[in-house]
Amino acid sequence: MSLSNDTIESIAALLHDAERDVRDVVKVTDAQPDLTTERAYDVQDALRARKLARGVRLVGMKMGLTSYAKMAQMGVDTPIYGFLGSDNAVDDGAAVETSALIHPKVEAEIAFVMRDALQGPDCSVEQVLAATECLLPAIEVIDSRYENFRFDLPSVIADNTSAARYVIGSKAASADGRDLESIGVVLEKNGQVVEVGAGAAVLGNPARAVAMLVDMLHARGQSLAAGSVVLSGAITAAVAVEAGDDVQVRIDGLGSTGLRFV
Ligand code: 0L1
Ligand code: MG
Repeated sequence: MSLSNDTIESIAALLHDAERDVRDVVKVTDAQPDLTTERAYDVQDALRARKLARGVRLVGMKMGLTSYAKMAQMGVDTPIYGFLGSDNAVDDGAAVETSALIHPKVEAEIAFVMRDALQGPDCSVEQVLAATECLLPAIEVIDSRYENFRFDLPSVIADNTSAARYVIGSKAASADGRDLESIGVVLEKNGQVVEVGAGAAVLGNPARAVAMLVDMLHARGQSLAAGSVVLSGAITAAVAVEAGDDVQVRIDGLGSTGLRFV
């Protein structure tokens, strides 16, 4: 049975307040087993509307579960998307208040900054690259609002795909002629290399994740706005962090970016 709009709003309120109050909750499908993937995106839209209503600006979008390894681990065959608000953005090298997060983890990603808007269906890698203003190294901080990161697909979509914070580098690099499949990525914590990877970990090419985002938005009557920052998905496994940690990401030809957890 399809959930009512009141129920969708009440799930959005629960997740909004859990994030605000830095409090974990059980996955929403425990109470609402009929929540479908489609209605979970309705919850995410309602969550976004709540944030915009309190003055948060929409900055961009993110893709999640983009590696075949993570999809297999979750038992799903499709990535998911979420939104990035101005409250998620952190300046390059700045401090993240750890007490404002529940159980943060970091992921190394490539950020696309879109010069042009993109509209599905059938968005191609070539269209994504042609519409890209620049590429930047990025760190996504994910922080599921669910106890012990325990969720299923509808629950994590409703929870805005665990989006919490992100930082992007400050030196823009062109996408022209860049080999995004074999581009090398290093994630360091406290000066030690903790994860390495290559762009191909993200659906074979991170630009493919952006194309998929455009098509997924199209399926819901939406499009990717010009000026959007897009986090294309984790190239490395997510690494748990705590106060006192310093995290850096270095990406071949794109430079580096970092965060400090205080
Ligand atoms: O950005 C991501 O790939 C995370 C998606 C949500 C799954 C998780 O929290 O691990
Ligand atoms: Mg991510």
